[in-house]
Amino acid sequence: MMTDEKRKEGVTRREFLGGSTKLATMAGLTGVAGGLGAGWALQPRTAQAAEGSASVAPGQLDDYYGFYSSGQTGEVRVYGIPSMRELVRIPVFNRCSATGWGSTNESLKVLRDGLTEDTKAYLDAHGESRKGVWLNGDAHHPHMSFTDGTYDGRYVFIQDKANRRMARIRCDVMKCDKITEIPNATAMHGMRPQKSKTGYVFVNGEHRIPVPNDGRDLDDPSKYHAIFSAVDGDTMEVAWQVIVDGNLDNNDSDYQGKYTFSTCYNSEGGTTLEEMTAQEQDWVVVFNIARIEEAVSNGDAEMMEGVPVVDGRHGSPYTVYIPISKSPHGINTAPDGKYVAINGKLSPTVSLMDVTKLDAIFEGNGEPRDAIVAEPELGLGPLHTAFDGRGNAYTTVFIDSQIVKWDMEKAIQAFNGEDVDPIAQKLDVHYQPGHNHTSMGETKEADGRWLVSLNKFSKDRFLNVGPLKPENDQLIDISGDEMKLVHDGPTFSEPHDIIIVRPDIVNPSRTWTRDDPMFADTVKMAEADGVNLMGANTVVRDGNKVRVYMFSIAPKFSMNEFRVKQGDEVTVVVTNMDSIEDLSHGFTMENYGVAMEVSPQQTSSITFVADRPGVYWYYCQWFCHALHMEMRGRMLVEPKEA
Ligand code: RUQ
Ligand code: CUA
Repeated sequence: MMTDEKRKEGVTRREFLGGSTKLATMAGLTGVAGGLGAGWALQPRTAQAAEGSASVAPGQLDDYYGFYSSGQTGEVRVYGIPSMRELVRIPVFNRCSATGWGSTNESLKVLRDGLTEDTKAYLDAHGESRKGVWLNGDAHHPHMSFTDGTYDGRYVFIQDKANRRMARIRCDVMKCDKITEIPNATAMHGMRPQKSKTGYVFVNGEHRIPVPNDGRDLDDPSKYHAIFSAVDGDTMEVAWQVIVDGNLDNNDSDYQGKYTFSTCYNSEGGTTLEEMTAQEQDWVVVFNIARIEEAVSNGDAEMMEGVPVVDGRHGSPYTVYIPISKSPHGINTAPDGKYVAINGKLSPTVSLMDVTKLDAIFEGNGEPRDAIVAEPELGLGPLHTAFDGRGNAYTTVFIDSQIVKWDMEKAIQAFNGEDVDPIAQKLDVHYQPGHNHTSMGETKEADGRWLVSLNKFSKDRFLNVGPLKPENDQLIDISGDEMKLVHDGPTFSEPHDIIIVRPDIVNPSRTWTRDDPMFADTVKMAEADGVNLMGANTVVRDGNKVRVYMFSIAPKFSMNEFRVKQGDEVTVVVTNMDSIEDLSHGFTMENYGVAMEVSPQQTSSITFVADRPGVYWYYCQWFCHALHMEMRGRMLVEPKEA
């Protein structure tokens, strides 16, 4: 939790606006920061209020961060749990009008650097407006980095199914700092970090394609492959890949650092829906990390696109295929470090795998199915399972629109022939749940307080907003013996998955620091121009390239105007010298499609061609001050001589 001291450093926007206008106008540019620093504190929720109550009163803070993916929107969203209030959005694979993600030089570097040369060439050849980057993504699975079996607050990782990428978000500033394109594979879907120590982040290439996908074997699906990738979470480089049988769907890892596992469907190797669902059995593929690492270091892997790739299809020493009926989907490791729930999707069952049985199976003692120790029948369409740390599992059943709470030990007893019913309760949710997630539930610190069910349909639960409806993310109190539905939360397309993390783990910075790597290149560029960004008020001309350096202190830019020639390539660099928390500025150049966020102590830059003559106002688009509307200046573009 935040300390009171830390809270006191903050200043509310209200106090700032109320108290500072006069100061700012009287004292000029430097008066603002000095004139503030009021005592202000938000009250944490009392333990009593928190117990089983979803209401978070005005001025109270939430008990958890929820990191939501956003599906085809391509971003990550941060919510407060249990209030379900949206706190911030972190653009990742999408373009963001507010922050300039996808337009600023700093974000373009993140979006572009980790792409393959092939993709860069494709993007460069297809459309100026894209600036050489993808504009869309499909982000399903946000997961935080781990240390010793619990979240460590360093990074949140997220995959992109649409353009085969993996991204990393720095939790200190809540910005994406790395994106890596995964070569050889396609359709990055399931993604999980190693729980012992991240370490690797494992990501499933779902769709099968020819490898390499260069026009060969176009219509010979027997030669298509799905590929599993291990990405190094620290360098964001692909460490190794494994060719598998079937389509990789979801994955999870053990707590011991030995195994990671993926559900697979389409054991048939088909290309149509009918072909892909013909057989009664598919499988989970278990990857033996040490054996794969050994093969890679022995040079037993084939290098493809610069990545060592091993063949992990049936019969290889690297994998074990455990038959699971039919088209299993979600796979979730329990906080006990022993059991893994494999959700049946087209089968009404969840298969419980015991990870302690895997060593023997890899050594050839016993059959793959020996690892399955329970298989309760829960309802139609089990998709994902969450845990409370008290031995209970909570499974979403899509077709029945329910959450099923069941007892893992009882399920094992029933599997062994005892006459016990593992099902404790079935709760209706509204409607068609996909993922669900419990507070800290994917760590060894699962605390069994809250469950969020991410429902794909909302139908009649909200005011009709036309043909495209929101999803409905429902909050369920699981602290007692019975699950209780306590809140409906509409969300826009389409959070697939969330993690719920205690705030003492996350603890982000309040402002940027000047040595942040995010804008280090821009600082270097300024230094080469002999410009100190703190206090910059300079235009540097270099042929037809013009670099405009200014700073902002509420409510002013340091530069009231600058002049360029039609056709110049203009780079505007703005440094926000305000150091007060929450005092973000922006820079928008009207009628040029240029906009960016500049938060306290941040430097942002953006480049465009000034090919329209005339007067163009730039203004601050982030409400910063009573004189925010006046925070602007002019770009004068001299027409080319005829
Ligand atoms: S998958 S609804 Cu994209 Cu996470 Cu299961
Ligand atoms: Cu600065 Cu609005």
